[in-house]
Amino acid sequence: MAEQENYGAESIQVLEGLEAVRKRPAMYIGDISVKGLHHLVYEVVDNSIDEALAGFCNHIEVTINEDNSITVQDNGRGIPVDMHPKEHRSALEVVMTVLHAGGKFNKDSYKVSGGLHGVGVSCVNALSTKMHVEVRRDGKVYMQEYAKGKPTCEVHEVGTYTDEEGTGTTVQFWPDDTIFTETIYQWSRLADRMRELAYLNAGVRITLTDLREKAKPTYDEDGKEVKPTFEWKRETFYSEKGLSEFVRYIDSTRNPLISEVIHLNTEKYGTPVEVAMIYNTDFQENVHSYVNNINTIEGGTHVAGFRAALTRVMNKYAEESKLLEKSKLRDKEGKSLVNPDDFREGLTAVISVKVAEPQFEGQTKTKLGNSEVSGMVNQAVGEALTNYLEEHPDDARRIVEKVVLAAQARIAARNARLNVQRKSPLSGGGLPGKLADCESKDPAECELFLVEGDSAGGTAKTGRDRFHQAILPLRGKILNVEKAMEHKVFESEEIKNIFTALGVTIGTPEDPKALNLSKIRYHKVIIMADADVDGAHIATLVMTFFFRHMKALVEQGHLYIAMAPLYKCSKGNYSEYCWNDQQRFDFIQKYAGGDERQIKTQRYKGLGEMSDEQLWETTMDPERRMLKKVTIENAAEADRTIAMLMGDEVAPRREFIEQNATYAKIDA
Ligand code: 0RA
Repeated sequence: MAEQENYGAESIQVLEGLEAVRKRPAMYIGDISVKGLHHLVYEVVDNSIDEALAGFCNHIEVTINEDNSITVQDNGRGIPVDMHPKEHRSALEVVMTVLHAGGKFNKDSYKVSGGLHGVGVSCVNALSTKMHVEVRRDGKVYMQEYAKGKPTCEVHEVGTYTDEEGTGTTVQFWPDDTIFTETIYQWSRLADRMRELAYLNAGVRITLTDLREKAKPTYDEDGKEVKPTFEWKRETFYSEKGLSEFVRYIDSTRNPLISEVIHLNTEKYGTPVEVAMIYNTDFQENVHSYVNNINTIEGGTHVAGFRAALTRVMNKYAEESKLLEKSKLRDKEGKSLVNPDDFREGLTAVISVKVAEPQFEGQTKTKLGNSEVSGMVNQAVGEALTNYLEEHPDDARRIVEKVVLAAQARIAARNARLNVQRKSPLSGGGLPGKLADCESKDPAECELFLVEGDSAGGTAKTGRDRFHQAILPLRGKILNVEKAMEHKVFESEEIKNIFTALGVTIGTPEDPKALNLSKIRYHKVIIMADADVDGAHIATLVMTFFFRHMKALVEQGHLYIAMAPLYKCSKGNYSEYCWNDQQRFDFIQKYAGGDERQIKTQRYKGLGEMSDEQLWETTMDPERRMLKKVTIENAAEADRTIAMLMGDEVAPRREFIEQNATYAKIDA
């Protein structure tokens, strides 16, 4: 009797748990838009990754089905189906319906992977109209189904499986469209994450298939059609060597400075530590860090340990090289003028640790707090780096030479940066002459338009809402910061103007290089460029600047792109603006019976062709305009894409633009 009462109480708790998830989904999965929708997949895949990390699974199949449901299948041991000792129900049912129950049956095993929110598959279940799970285990196939997280049947046998099929778990779910504002899965988002997971977990094969799309044929060197090997769009992600291949992938359009990737994969006091690093001939530092497969964008103790080891080992090499004397990089007391930042220019690295009980801190809970991890990474990296430099003296010399150049450039840059600071509005230096500021002083309601060209800038100044909207015209193409040394960046007139207009400064009491956004003057920074190839180039240059030098501004959601219309379609006196060919096509269908000749289409070649009124009503008026928010979904992928778009190699850039760009197709 007592037991029955217990069972009842537990069941009620379970239902309350699922209700809570449905009431406040954002609290559990971040948000209910595109991001949260994709998060559901990661949450389910994470369980299979855990099974792989435990050594029982090496293949995960992710399928986007025609009805936008998702299937995740693995070849692990299969989720246990026997009675759960405490819950008096099948362990499978507990995993699928109890919050935070996933993988915690016995305390010997610990769950290392886990989505950012680590909420488990039961959350996904609660947010799905339907979920279907099949377990292949002990020769039998077991099944259970759920609706909005509640079982609609008992766990029961539905058959047997062949040796070839083998053991494993298959989960299919249908995201609830009364919860999510967006229910269409995006191939590229899922592909980017699956690729990342494959690199982070060497040896695990992850296949992504999109049953909504047929595979496209490719062409061989003679232009002959090569039939795809699979009827549907499908890609397999697999990495044999893990992070060393990840680093190569990120840097694939950059030029390496050293011959090999420095790669270590070890365990320190039971904590797996893997690091790969390489130097390239560019000037950016690109360190991507992960804890339990989660991208720790705010860094933390693992990154601190990495940096400490890099500085310690490289300093020793620089000291021994005699290059500091030659390059006048010592002060009067003989102390080296090289500082830790100089060792990080042109460095691409990925750090991945798997921590049993991670403590996440920071604004976005993506900063590792466990203090013990710092020493583990420091030690592991110190050993590996020392060994590499001893075995590769030529590479060691090349790195030190680059460090010397970086130190010299930094000293020049410091002066340039001080100039920017001095002119900042805070120090009374005044705002840039070209800025047409807005009247409001409340940053939350202020917008800054960065406008391509003085002519469009003029139109925008007349057309704007001058209380809320400020205009800063940019002269043509701003500096490609991807290819410039830092002091060049801070010497650039346009870039100085952006800093001063925004009220953003560099340097806080704790960190002389940290970005200080506390006095930001506008919460929306809107890039407004022509809707053509040149405009896209300019927008990309500006985004590159923000990504590399004001990343926090992007991460905090302040950066936007204004979408200017491509066409104005009219029939008689009636007209509508169109932002793409579909809208134009729809207009022709609706108002001209599909006959293109009955219409007039005005094609906008640039912002400058619009009157101030037109620019206001199409592109600037908050009530009618279309803005795109710039976000960073996957930092490693963004890093690679920017390097490719801004780099020296033409072919990958052309391919990317051909696949992704949409411009006006007609010359009306
Ligand atoms: C055996 C034991 C445990 C979990 C699994 C297999 C398992 C779980 C999942 C989730 C997705 N695929 C899976 N494949 C296997 C429990 C481990 C423990 O006791 O913590």
